[in-house]
Amino acid sequence: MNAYLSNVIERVNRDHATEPEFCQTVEEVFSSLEPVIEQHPEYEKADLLNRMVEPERMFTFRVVWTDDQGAVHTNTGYRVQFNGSIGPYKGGLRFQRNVNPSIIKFLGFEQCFKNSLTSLPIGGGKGGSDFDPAGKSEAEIMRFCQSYMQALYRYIGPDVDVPAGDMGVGGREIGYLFGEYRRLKGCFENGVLTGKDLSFGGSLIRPEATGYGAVYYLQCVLAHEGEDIAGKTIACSGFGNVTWGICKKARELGAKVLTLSGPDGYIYDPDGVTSSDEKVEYLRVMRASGHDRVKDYADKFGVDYYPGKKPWGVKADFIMPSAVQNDVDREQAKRIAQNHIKYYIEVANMPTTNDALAYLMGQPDMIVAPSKAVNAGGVSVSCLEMSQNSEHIFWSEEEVDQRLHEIMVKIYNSSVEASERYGLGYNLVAGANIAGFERIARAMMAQGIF
Ligand code: 2IT
Repeated sequence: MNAYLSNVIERVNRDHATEPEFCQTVEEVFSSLEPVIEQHPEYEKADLLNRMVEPERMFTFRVVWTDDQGAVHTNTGYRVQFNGSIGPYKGGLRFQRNVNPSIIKFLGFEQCFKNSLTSLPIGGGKGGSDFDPAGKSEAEIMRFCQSYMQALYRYIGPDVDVPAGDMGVGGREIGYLFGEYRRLKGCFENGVLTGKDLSFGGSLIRPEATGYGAVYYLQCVLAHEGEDIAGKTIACSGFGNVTWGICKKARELGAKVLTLSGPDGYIYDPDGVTSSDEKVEYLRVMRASGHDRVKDYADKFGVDYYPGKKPWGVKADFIMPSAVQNDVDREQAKRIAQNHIKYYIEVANMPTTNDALAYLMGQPDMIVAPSKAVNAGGVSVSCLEMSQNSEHIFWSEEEVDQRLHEIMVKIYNSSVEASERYGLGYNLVAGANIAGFERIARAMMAQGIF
């Protein structure tokens, strides 16, 4: 490997040994960049790679809230403003018990390349807290969000940093966060957050966007193979907002989602989660219940439930891990390959360990699509929400959906183009990394050394 590249990866692994997820994503992205670094010696001269792995800014803050019994709790809040060279920092907030600096940095680093790949003017950021929303009352969630925003509001803004949702943060939390921002600032700056309710500047299709975008991207991949999505089967993990969007679009297009999963195990529905609107909408019911388990689906619809297991041994046309990071390891990747599955479509951020990813990409008949391209429809529609807010306009469902579709096709095409231009053939993973990198690299080179 190129000496500069391997030095940077080694250095990151050494200096950030306490941040395994961050090291993992740096290695995954940078190992695609060999031909780019070889052809552009000016990048090494400007030490571009070491500058890219260092966030422009990252901070933690204290979030104190009182529960319904009057007990006081203290959590850690995080925000990383990773790279602002192509636009205001943009990325979600994750509220989950296991949130730590490594997870925030890996998500922030991925977000930079994903946002760049969309071709929209958004930089990379991410944030969250180790607050666990499970079992909390509505009032507790509200007080937590208010306290979180009291600490964060000085450091964000429509042209500065625009947070959104991620795991544990949906429309309800965004509402409380925005309410507190508005109260503190004394003005209606709704472009500061995306994923808002339609009543105060939200965009149509934003809740569906990540799932719809994933299916649109999959359709591009299938068109390349001369195949169609109708009549095909999908093994999904997760049952959150993203999986719901996939199910909704898959149902519309005549594909069948066979599995869902949660922290408790997975369910297998032979008729398809996509066989009725009631089943698809039940994903939202499960999410709203706060139980955080998928077993409720099996109880409700009388299908098989496999406690403590993941759905990766299931035979399906498409594997779409849509839950959490590192959902598929090397052993599970082997099971997927043994089932002769042709399409491995990542959806969640970094759902595959690096060695599982290398294994799957090494299978001669397998097509691997990377999450930073597949799930970029979510942040893309967030950017469309920002545009609507700044222009004080409201686009119809058809208008947003059509733009989302165009963006996904563009993401796919630019990935294929970048991969081919560097002599890597049809490599969607390397292509996405390169196309995302190129735009940030160009902006950073143009803006001087800092
Ligand atoms: O991972 C992601 O791209 C998100 N959680 C959405 C970010 C956004 O700003 O909509």
